[in-house]
Amino acid sequence: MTSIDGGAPLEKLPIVILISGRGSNMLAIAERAASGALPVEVRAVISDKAEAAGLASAAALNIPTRSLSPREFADRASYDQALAALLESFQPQLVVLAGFMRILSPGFIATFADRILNIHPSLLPLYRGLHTHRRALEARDSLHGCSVHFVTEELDGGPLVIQAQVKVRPDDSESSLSARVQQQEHSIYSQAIDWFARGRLQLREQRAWLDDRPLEAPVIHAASD
Ligand code: NHR
Ligand code: GAR
Repeated sequence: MTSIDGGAPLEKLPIVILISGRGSNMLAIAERAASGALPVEVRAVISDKAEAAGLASAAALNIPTRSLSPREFADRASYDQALAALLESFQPQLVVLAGFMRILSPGFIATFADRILNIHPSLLPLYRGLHTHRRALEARDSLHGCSVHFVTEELDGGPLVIQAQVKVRPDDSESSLSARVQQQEHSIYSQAIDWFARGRLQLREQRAWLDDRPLEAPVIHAASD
């Protein structure tokens, strides 16, 4: 690898991305990695659903893809064990959940302790779990958004890293609102992964640290319009 300033070239961090569906976050990350904008190497994209559209998009970028169906396993613990073994075969230093729709058991979390990130479509701690856009609309919130957090055993409860706010419009539907939130997801997820890859972001003592300081609150990208 060459470096423009003659300094040491930046090592690329090996990552594996887990998806269940469309994979727009996965694509945003993979495209930035391919262009050199993100210092990561996407070693594999893995889905729990063989029919996930994102698998074909990843394959088109020459990224190795795998699917592992829970139906082939007796229980969650044995599925998660097989998933962890599959991931480990790619030796990732970071596991990126990008629309991965299965809760991960404590054993899986322990295997990749401190190196799993998730993007969640709400301003956590609001609206953990599913159907976040619908719930924000039903509550008539004027502000919604998305959050990147480290994954711990507590569902959608791990330390927050960065959030983007999105203003809710009076005529918003679930789909119009989620489309605007997703645009922000692609940008803040890339930012968080970039920090992690450059060694600027860590999980220590159950908190997120950025540039050697514990984050008292997530970095916030304010709504623009
Ligand atoms: N696992 C752990 N341990 N901790 C987290 O914070 C996790 C996690 C796995 C996934 C993503 C999360 C989200 O961003 C995530 C965070 C799935 C469900 C869920 O209820 C909830 C939250 C998230 C992902 N899944 C159902 C299940 O029984 C299945 C739902 C379905 O298949 O449609 O696994 O929102
Ligand atoms: C994203 O909006 C992500 O925040 C959300 O699913 C979408 C996946 O889109 N994640 C969850 O709801 C996790 N439970 P994508 O497949 O196009 O990246």
